[in-house]
Amino acid sequence: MLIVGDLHFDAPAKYEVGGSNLYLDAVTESLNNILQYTAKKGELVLFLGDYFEKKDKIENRVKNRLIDALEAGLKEKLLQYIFVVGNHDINSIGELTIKWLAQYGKLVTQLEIMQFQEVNFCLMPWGQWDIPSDLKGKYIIAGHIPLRGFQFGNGQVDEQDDCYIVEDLLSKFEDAEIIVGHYHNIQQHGKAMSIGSIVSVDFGDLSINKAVARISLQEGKIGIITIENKMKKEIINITSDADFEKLNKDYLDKFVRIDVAMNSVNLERMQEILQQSRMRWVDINLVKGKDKNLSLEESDNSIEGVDEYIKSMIDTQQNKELYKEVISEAL
Ligand SMILES: [Mn+2]
Repeated sequence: MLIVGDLHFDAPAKYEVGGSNLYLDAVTESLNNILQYTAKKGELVLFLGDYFEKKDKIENRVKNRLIDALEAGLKEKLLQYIFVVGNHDINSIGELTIKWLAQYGKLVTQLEIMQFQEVNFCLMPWGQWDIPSDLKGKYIIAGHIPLRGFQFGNGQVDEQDDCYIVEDLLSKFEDAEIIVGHYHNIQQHGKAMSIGSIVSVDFGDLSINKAVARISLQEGKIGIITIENKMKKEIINITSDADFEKLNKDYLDKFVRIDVAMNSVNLERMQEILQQSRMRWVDINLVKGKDKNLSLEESDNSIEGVDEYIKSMIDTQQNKELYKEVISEAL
């Protein structure tokens, strides 16, 4: 059995370039590779939830990417699918948005105890936390479960009230291992593991390592398979002209997004960089630093108006027709 974490299919406007969407292409390629090359013929594939990033009004072109990938797996590899519901699969008025996935496999909307080839599973969709108290034997608990102490992609540790404490969850089973979706970085705390999303959902993912898991149904052991992250993130600090020259050379003709740390921005230097840039497409993202709640007013006064300033700089770019928007958000 192959276990696949959060997909978060989406086509964010900031990745729309030249008629295609860089993010949608990356997540599609990643899922296709998993189902075509990592999955074995006839294998059962367990998805841990969060199929789409948007909870409401998912574009058809986004839905179709997932459908095409699933259909190819059904047709060419005879795969079988189990879809556990994640928090993104329930819309703002509490409706399940992925009912239609039931035509491609088994949809798990309630907590279910199942057995596959002698391995016991407790499958837990989002919000379905009511575990039977009398479970004996070895179980694999898999699903979309908030776990205290696990980190979100932005580094924030999950400590919300609805979080399960791993020890409490394990105490309801005689012997269990936990594998969950929901968190975008692969991480392990004791006997609980998060498998992570299949690509970096945004450049805010702390880890560039991506993975899926395989459970050996004979032994009930969980093995991790590293997969290529199709949304690549590289952090390059520009502190000298040599750094910039290298960036310009290595990234010539590539799509590049620059994250500007708003507390250290030097407008004159940025102007120089933008004017000399030979990269094909530049997306300037203002990063407010680690403190997400830092307002523009609270940050350094010298960067007041930096948003307008960058917009005016981009107007001088040779490829400004490809430039979409200035995004002002904390990662
Ligand atoms: Mn989630």
